Amino acid sequence: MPVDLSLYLVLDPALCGGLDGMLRVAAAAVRGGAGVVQLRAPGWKKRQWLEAAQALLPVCRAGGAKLVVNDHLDVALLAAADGVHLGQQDLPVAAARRLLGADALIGLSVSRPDQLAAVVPGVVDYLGVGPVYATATKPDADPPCGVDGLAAIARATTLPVVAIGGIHAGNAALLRTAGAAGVAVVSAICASPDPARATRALAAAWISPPWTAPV
Ligand code: TZP
Ligand code: MG
Repeated sequence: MPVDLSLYLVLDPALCGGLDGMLRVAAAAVRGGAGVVQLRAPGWKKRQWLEAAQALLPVCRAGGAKLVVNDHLDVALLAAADGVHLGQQDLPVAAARRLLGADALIGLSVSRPDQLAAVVPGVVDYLGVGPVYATATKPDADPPCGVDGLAAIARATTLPVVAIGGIHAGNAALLRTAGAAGVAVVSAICASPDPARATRALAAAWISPPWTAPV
């Protein structure tokens, strides 16, 4: 069955308040309509990653969402997660496909069109493109590509593009019209006092017409 990429939660341990908070936020988000949850915890030790992935898997399963592990193929394999999301400096996507198998969900981060040349067709399931807007959540992120940059990448690939970086309910629909197949968010859900409501707002915004200035 095709994966619903339209609303993709990326967890942040600091913004959620540790593993317990991540489990609470993930449960609320999958109830609210997130189709994919990514475990992302820069700075954590591998043991913590594995324990978190194992704890998150039933939470995602219960809500019919996919669990993807950022960067770490070994954690994804050991936890029997649904897939992995890799950056340009991580292990090659072909290696991930070999280890995780044909059914795994494999994403690759792209921030510039020239990076598309190295994307192996049939190996990657979706591209994570961003940051679209400036974000404080990832201090080492590439410069923002903007809506035009996102649109250029979406036009240049047949793969579904998931936009990330500075996305909230107020700009999600614009990114859909720019060619995104979905939006990935961290702070818009993890830092919300009501993550379920924030997720529902994003899901509703995603299917709404984009705001245009009155003429
Ligand atoms: N990759 C590119 S931007 C980003 C990641 C993980 C962080 C996005 O966080 P936010 O809070 O949704 O702007
Ligand atoms: Mg990475």
